[in-house]
Amino acid sequence: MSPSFGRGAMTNSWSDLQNAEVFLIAGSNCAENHPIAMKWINRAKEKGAKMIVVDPRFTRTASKADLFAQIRPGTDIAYLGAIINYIIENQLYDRNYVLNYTNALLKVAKDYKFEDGVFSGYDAKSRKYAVTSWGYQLGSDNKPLKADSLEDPDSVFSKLKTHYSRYTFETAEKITGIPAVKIKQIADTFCEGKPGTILYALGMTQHTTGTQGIRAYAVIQLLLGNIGKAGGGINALRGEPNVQGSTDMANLFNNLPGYLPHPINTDQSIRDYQVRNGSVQEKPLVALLKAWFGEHARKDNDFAFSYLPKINPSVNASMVKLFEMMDKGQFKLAFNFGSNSLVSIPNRQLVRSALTKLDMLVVSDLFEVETAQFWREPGVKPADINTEVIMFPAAFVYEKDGTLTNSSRWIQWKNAALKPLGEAKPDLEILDSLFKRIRKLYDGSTDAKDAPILNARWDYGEEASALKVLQELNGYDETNGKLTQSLADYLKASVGTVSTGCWIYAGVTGNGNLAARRKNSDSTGLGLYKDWSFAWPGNIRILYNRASCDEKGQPVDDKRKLIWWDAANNVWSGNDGPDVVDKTKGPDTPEGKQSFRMNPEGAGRLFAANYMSGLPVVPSADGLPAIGVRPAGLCVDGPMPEFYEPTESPTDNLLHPKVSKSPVALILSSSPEIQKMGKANDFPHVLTTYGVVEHFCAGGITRNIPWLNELMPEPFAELSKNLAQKIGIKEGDMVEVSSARGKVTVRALVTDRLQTYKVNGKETETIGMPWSWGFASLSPGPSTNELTIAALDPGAGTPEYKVCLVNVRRA
Ligand SMILES: Nc1nc2c(c(=O)[nH]1)N[C@H]1C(S)=C(S)[C@@H](COP(=O)(O)OP(=O)(O)OC[C@H]3O[C@@H](n4cnc5c(=O)[nH]c(N)nc54)[C@H](O)[C@@H]3O)O[C@H]1N2
Ligand SMILES: Nc1nc2c(c(=O)[nH]1)N[C@H]1C(S)=C(S)[C@@H](COP(=O)(O)OP(=O)(O)OC[C@H]3O[C@@H](n4cnc5c(=O)[nH]c(N)nc54)[C@H](O)[C@@H]3O)O[C@H]1N2
Ligand SMILES: [Mo]
Repeated sequence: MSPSFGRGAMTNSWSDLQNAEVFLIAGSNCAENHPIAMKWINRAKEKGAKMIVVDPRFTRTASKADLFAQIRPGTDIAYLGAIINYIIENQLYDRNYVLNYTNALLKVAKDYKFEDGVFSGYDAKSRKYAVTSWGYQLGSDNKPLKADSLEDPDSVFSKLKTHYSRYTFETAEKITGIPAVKIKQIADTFCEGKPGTILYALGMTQHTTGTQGIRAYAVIQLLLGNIGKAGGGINALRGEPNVQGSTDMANLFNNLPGYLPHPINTDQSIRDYQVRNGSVQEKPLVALLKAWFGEHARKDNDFAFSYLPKINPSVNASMVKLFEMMDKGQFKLAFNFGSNSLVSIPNRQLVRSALTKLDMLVVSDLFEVETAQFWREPGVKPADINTEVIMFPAAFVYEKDGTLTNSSRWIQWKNAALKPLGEAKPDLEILDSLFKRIRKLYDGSTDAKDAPILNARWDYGEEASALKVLQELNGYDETNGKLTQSLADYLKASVGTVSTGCWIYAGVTGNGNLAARRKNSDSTGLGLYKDWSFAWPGNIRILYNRASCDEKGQPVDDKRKLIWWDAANNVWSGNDGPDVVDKTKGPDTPEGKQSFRMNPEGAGRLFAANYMSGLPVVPSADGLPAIGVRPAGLCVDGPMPEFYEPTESPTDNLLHPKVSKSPVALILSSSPEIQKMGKANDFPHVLTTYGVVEHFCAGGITRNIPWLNELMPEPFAELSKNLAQKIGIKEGDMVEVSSARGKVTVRALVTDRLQTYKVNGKETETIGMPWSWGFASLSPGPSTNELTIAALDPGAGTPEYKVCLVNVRRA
């Protein structure tokens, strides 16, 4: 599977984009990378919607914008912070929404602090935060205390106000290079159009502050009351064709399927697991164990909890870190399925070195991509490489049954249309036969550590059936072996009586294969398409849609009615599936008020507080640690977004020069000879890397398609006219672009799309390079990741591909 850099999904959907009045597209070039998005954006524009684009380059998406701002890569939080400040100072927020649907009134713990660029709880030695002080003041019932007014100095709202008061338009201009008047224009345009939506992708996530950038979006959208509404939300335009499905299935090192937290090495039992993760996680965890181990997961053996691997929480094992571990010789064998790591991972020196340390590398791909032939890279001597490489030719998407889950969380089934070529096989078949053969090798073993393999429920048929896999994800009533009919049935079932391989998929094949539905009529006119495939969870198309209603449960927007409280029948009903705790609990009940039921506060979080709901007031008599109900999702780098400079940056942080970069960013440093750091004196320009419409990611497929190679034959470096003139370069000349880690020679593209800008008064340049090339294929070319830096977002593990320092000269 492809690496999945971070998680997320659309709160809304592709087809919902037509309902927006204003778009902030910042960190996405959807015209090239998500062309279908543009269809729905254009529909909204035809109805008069405004479009704002913020990007370091004037892209094809920007060419359709009403308002375009060129930004220095990695500085978004500075202008977003200024917008938050402006919204608060000028009372442009949706007061009702903020009071009823966010945690604005809750009182923040007295020991919470933010000083000189650092939040309370920082430990400089481990470069980590203890999050204990980021909590609430709790009452005697263990619930957060609520302030009487937003002005209470302890309220979340006041903390937010104080925190962002430092972010003026003028300061943001000095940091980002966007003129202050333009930032104000962005703020006014976005605040005036309701509903407004925000679209993002890699331009926001591929930074050491990626998670916090998206948190800044959440703060703005909650203040403006734009979440839970048709035409609103925060929409992650995700990448790889099934990347949404892959993260749903736990292609993230610290999750189990359905975004369950992974058990850690101190969890001896499901009880321990619940102490950390709340009682809400008991059912999905047990249901998962039932799906994986069937009758071997019983109450009397703690549902086979001991079979699950446990992770060490102090080790970050995200994609890039795996290569660092590989380089240190921690693995003998690596499976590289559906990913061309030697081209796609930052700082290729690291990957190149790591692969040589393996005894065996197994690659499954359609083509013999660079990773599969790393031992043949020009300059590498095959005789020096001891790694044995095995290649599994894989069948392509059209050659197999199965589902793809899109960014709208729609699980879409398709049938195979063609037979696989040659010896190629679907990945499911490869993994199924691999597992069956491995299990045979353990036949008869009585060793406890082999029990999970011997006792796994593995029943996808003689020839593994993708439908059976989907049915396992949907889940069964384990008392009678029937498929669970709906999410509601799963939620109603008692612990241990129901299985599901991924609880958020419950209902997908309950009543027939709903993922295969293709009804494209939509009586609502809102683009909900309820009978097209199946959206998780429970076929809800727009998440948090309770927030589209007022306190009485009636839609606030007459033109975009999603759900409502039907008082005559005592039930939540509507055009969309109601995202409520219980459909029969009305707006007057505590459950019926909750607009964000997956948060322990039941409300949207302006301040990402450390909080577990439902902690008992009296300690348990048996002296065991107490179990609460639901813990809050936390950001490891702070409860509110703060601007930090990228790891390699041309300047110091204007807000706090002593803490310039994120104090908790994960910068790979165990191999200083492989990962060198550059300074602005030697490498004065900012490099940003991006995709092009003609190629796909690491190019394994597209560089083998002649007509695409004809359209986009080689990599290049985009330079402003000003910079080109300074270094004496004309369009089409060859240039050497170098960073502290490596250099490549490519053609120069001298363009108006990049302009020189000022950072704190100093002229600064961005250089742009696509990254889809490598030494193999029909159209080889230098890999841009020769230059990039392996510095990661501490929460998501996403690399800072979008910023590093480089120099450029005539080749
Ligand atoms: N044709 C095609 N389609 C694709 C892909 C492909 O390679 N080719 N890749 C797929 C994948 S896996 C993904 S993840 C998505 C990626 O989709 P996108 O995120 O749209 O892809 P990028 O081109 O990497 O980056 C988006 C934009 O972010 C801008 N940017 C860079 N730094 C910053 C910054 O600091 N702030 C802001 N505001 N903007 C910044 C870049 O200039 C670029 O225009 O596309 C998917 N779709
Ligand atoms: N500098 C820089 N680097 C980046 C990025 C960037 O913006 N800048 N973007 C990053 C992002 S967002 C991503 S997602 C990664 C992507 O990085 P990779 O996942 O390494 O790149 P892909 O080219 O998508 O690799 C997918 C491979 O899967 C193969 N494949 C396709 N279908 C199948 C199948 O059904 N089965 C199997 N077994 N193989 C199949 C394809 O031939 C291809 O070689 O790159 C990252 N790298
Ligand atoms: Mo991606």
